[in-house]
Amino acid sequence: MQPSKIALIVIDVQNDFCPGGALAVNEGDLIVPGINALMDDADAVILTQDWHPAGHSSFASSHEGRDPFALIQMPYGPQVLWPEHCIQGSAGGAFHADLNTDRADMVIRKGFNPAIDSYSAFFENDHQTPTGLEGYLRTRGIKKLTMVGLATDFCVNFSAVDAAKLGFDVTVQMDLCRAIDLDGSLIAAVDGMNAAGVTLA
Ligand code: VGL
Ligand code: ZN
Repeated sequence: MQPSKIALIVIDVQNDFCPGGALAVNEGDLIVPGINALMDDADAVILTQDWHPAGHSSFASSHEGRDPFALIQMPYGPQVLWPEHCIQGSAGGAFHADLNTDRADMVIRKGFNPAIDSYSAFFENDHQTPTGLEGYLRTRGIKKLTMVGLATDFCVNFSAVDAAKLGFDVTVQMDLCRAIDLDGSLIAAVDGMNAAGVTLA
């Protein structure tokens, strides 16, 4: 039997989530060298890229009188409102300059639907609309996933929980992730990932 193939999924290591960016995650840049090193051990490397059109519905600026980090109800459920970030084609939406993007087999973009945010690499925030990543991984025969990146409590968390629900064997390498930590969101994310059967390493 062949050992099962492992994919490294690198979530949203983009300038806007690094210090100086529009939605900066503390120490977001510090994880880049460790992520590059992990690529050597992976059978497949997949990068995700948060990729919003201007005026995206997840931006506070798209909702009159709302401030960033407020929570609102959208037709698909609760949604945190964010500062404008990762706009398609912007410098903030580009990958961190030191990330080894050459090693990526595939880049999957998400959050391009103006009306729905997409934290997860697998489904938009309606938890129904697929991004196509599941099919990509399955057709390549990949069953094990290692996830790293930004932010632990949002896009890494949603991606890891969805992957576990889909039946993948998921490990989140916590030292190569950094969190936004909004109102206890990091603890809630850790609890949620544990409950979904994700291994936190
Ligand atoms: C993310 C908030 C908004 C993330 C993306 O990558 O965790 N967080 N968009
Ligand atoms: Zn976003």
